[in-house]
Amino acid sequence: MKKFVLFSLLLFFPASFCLAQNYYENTRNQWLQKAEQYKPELIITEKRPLKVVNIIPDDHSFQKWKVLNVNPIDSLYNTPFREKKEVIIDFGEHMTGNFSFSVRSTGLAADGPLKFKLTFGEVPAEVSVPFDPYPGTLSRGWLQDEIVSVMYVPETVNISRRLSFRYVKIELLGSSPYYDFNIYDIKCLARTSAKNKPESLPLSVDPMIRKIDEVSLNTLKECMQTVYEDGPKRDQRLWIGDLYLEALGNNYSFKQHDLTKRCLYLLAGLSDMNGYLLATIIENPVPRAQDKQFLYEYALLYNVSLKDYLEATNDKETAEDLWPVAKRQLDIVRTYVKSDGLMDFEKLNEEWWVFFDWKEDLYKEVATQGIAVFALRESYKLAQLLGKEKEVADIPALAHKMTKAARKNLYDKKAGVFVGLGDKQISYASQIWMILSGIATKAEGKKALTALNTMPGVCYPGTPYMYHYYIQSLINCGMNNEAKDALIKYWGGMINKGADTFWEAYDPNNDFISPYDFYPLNSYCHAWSCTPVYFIRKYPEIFQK
Ligand code: RAM
Repeated sequence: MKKFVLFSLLLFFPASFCLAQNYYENTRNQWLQKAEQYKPELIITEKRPLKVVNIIPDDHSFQKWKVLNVNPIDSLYNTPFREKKEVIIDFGEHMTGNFSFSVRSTGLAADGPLKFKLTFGEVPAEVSVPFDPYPGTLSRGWLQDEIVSVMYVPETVNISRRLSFRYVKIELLGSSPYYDFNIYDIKCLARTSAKNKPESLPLSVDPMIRKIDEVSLNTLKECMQTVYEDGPKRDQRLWIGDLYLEALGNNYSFKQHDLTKRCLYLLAGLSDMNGYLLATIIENPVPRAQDKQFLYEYALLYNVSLKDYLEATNDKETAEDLWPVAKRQLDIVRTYVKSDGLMDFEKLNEEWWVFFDWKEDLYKEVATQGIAVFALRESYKLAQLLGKEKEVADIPALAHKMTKAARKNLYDKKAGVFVGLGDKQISYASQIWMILSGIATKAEGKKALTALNTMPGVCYPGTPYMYHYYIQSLINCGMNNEAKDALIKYWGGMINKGADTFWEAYDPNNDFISPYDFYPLNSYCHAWSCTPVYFIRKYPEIFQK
């Protein structure tokens, strides 16, 4: 899965994009000001570790590391550390914030500095597996290991970078033979902008569903900072695809719509000069979009997020403000659709990042057509809500033409599945996007999704991101029991492996998958896997019965 790196380096920038104009010249600054105005306050909570643990190799545990409870945390505070040299502590829950600890001599004068290495982990493997030589394809700097020197004792050490973790390993690298010391007062000032308290599910609900709901809420809460982050460990930034799903979850839980509003304004204000959205915003030290990062589906999903936001809030002012952005994204489809109604997948795939999932072998032609139609339809609904249909009067006919073209060219009626022209691969992604777009009828969708279970060589989802759309497709096809079972199996599978927040990548059969060639680099609290909270609360008749 090296594509991410490749894409980041090549940075999408086809010659046709080079327009001299600044598309939203007059409004960009106002949008950015509004984004600033709706920046949420962070709620800080002091958290303390619960236990000293031991993490040992174990073939039957997640990523082959097992956590054993050893002692209550006080045992560490009372023991001289010089001989001990190393300890792993467990805060008992995932947190995002600033870490500190104190040291004091056990009696004798401290005549020399101490040096420590601290390693922070969301999962046990991160504090157990050596990081070097580093094989990963993203910056080594994301990994949460820090070396600190304490020049004078007593001292309180504050780690300046914000961290995301549950476990901390403290190793002593240097000390004086002439005195011993204690480590004590370990804490984390945890932060989130999630301040509302969603109602708990009734006790009558299946315990696994309740647990999945709780872990989803935790995941979303941790990702809700001053933007919707993708993952609070990595890469701590706003991506449109993640925002789309986080906002869905938020609408059914925390209901902090101003955060969605801020993110929508930020993306608009920092869009490219040509008016197309850039897929991701790096918030600090000042908000910047990642240059030339044009991601096809994410640009289109912005429109859907704006429509959802309007429906959730009735905030017409914002939707009207940002309507020009949504309108402009429709040009992506207009530019790449061919006269026969099919998207020019080859060309698009050369000029944009066509993502859909972290799945190297996924062939994306069918999904590309599907999401285009989905976005056209959702954008038209947005236009209707705003009374702006006339401005996009071509869209219904275009969606219709593209639907017909897909049904004619991409449906294998005999096999009952959708496949591409350029490759006959049968994938979840293809069936899913034909269903969500309404290109497949309900009956066809049901047949296709059922066929996935028995056909050989199917390309299955690599992440909870794609799995979200799978659950939605099952629901759209009326396969409610299957949707419930799939949700329990997939997200419950993570819980059975110890998840207290849901992960960026999850393959039930492979604990070591990583889009970045190094599984400790994966984000183990990731925005796009929070959506069970949306399903469980939006469809109580399916998930809460
Ligand atoms: C990953 C991010 C994010 C996703 C992009 C496409 O690196 O973590 O979740 O939206 O890829």
